[in-house]
Amino acid sequence: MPTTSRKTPGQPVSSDPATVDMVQIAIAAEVGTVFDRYELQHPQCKFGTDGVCCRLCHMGPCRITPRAQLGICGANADTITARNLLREIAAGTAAHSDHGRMLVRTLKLVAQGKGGDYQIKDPQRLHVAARFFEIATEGRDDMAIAGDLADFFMTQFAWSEEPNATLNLAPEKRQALWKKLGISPDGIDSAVVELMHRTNMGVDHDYRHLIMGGLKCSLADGWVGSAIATTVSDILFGTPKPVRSRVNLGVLAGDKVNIIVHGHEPTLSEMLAVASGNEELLEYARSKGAAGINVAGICCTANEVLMRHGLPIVGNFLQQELAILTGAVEVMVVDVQCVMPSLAQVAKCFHTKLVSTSEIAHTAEAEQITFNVRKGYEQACDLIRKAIDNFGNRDKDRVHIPNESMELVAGFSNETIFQMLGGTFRSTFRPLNDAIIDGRIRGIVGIVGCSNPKVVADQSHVKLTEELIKRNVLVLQTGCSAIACAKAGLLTPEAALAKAGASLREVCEAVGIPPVLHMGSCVDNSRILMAATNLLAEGGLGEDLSDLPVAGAAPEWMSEKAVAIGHYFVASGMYVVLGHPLYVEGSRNVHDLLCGEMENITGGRFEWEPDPAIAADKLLAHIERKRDALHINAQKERKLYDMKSRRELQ
Ligand code: NFS
Ligand code: SF4
Repeated sequence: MPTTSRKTPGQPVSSDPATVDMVQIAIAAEVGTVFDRYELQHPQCKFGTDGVCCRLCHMGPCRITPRAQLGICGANADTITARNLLREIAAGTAAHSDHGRMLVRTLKLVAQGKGGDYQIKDPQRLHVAARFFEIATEGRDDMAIAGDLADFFMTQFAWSEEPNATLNLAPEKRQALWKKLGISPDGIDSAVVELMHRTNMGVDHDYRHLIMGGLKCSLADGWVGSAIATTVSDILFGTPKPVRSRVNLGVLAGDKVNIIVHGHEPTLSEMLAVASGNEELLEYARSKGAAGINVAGICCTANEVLMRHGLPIVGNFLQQELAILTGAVEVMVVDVQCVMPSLAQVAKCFHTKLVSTSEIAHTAEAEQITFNVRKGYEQACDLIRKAIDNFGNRDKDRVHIPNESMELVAGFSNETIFQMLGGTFRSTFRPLNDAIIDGRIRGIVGIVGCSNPKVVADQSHVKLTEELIKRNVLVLQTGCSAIACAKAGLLTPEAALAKAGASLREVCEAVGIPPVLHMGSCVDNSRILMAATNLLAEGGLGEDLSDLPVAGAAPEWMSEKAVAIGHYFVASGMYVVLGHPLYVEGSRNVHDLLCGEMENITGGRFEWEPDPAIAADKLLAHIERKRDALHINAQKERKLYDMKSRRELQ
């Protein structure tokens, strides 16, 4: 079993000591994990990684080789790689958007008075959203507004003659460009279906046309499905505000009942968070010898309950099996996405009960309950009772909880940033724009995405973030990337400030924001799109998103969802650096379109760069190019000279 990274021999599998520690425990216990399954998959198939394997029809499968340059139907490497890529975008868009749809259904039920214990926690966010989408609010009660907003959001899924209305969240110039390019989506579901159709055998064969279709679908993710998911989560569960908590396997409590929520949908976990404070349940836990109830999260569910309840985070994607291996988890509750099918096998080696809760996502050998909005609170209480009852089965001799846990601050929604920057008097992005214009902040990079056993886990997230803040770039984070940086201490304002460049530090201290801002889960990448839109709207930084000194990075990504995210960032005019390539390297043409020519089409493009230090150089070079084009670098030089000359005068 591996203890060191394959890519970088001699280096541990992760830069996080808790992960390294638990991998040793797994080896000793002879429990297989993602890290050794990764080894067993080697060598990984080059046809797959190059994207030139096609099994879209049953004349195949076909592979493009020097001898056979065409599939049986005649499809070449360009067509095959582009089609495969589009199917990933469709799947990623479907995942984020279906999550959004679940939330809209909950909002509708709440509006109808059938939402059980769910409520509208943030009526202000409801009103702002309703007004934006031209839903009457004057003199109406919240439930009526919520019902109309839910109905309106539901219309965004089906095909319509008009582009999706939520695209109006984007700057006008960008919307016009999408229209001109013919890539404005006109329905989430129809965009996904369209890609499945276009990539069906014998339909769309022109790689350029295919890739543009992929961008269209990705926009249905970022600006529609994910934007809806974020908005409805805020309305139902509250718009995040800065909150302190702790992260890493060390948050599991040796003396308490530990319940882990893992997956993505915040609905049931919201009730688990609430129910964990139920006095009766606490008393029941004490009666079984436990000191309390500890609900903690993994993956994006973790981010959701962290931001809204301050619940601790156990870890990110690659730590899900390791959490069970601590021997201290009574129940792990899973729903959808990024849940490893192996969890049931790991849980079997311990007393942990794995409970799968989504109607659409079952895990073989896990207990299955079907989450029901109306009974959410009771189901949460039942799960906690199940965990308490299981506490006595914990084998104390097998408990191994690593010491590592780190403090963090999360919960930076746009709404919060507006308020923090504007102070008590006026909500505004102005101080941020001014700092960018005068060069104290060079620009902004969103660092997002998964962790991946192909690289030393967490390391690239942490290094890239450190490099960028050192060079006075403000970093926005979501997903497992945020968790990686949190574990390394970069989400404590104090530590991050100490590592930030002098001028970034000065601005952050003056306006009271940390240099690394945790903005939420992966659907909350829509918050990063809105942050960019807000910067633009504040003025002085150009006319379209592609003018901004802003970029994106996903150094350790692995999910199809990340593929969709990367594409909607590029379609939104942003430069995106991925730590390893998309599965397109088997086609020079597709590579060149995505990584080169695309800049002339959307203003954004991809680049692959595994080395986080070099990635930082590239991101910074991009930011400086954008600053030059905005003529704000010239101003800054003058200003510095002025200060210097003033000092000389003194
Ligand atoms: Ni995002 Fe969140 Fe993590 Fe990757 Fe999975 S949890 S939705 S896909 S692995 S960042
Ligand atoms: Fe082969 Fe063409 Fe069928 Fe793909 S669609 S499997 S390339 S014959």
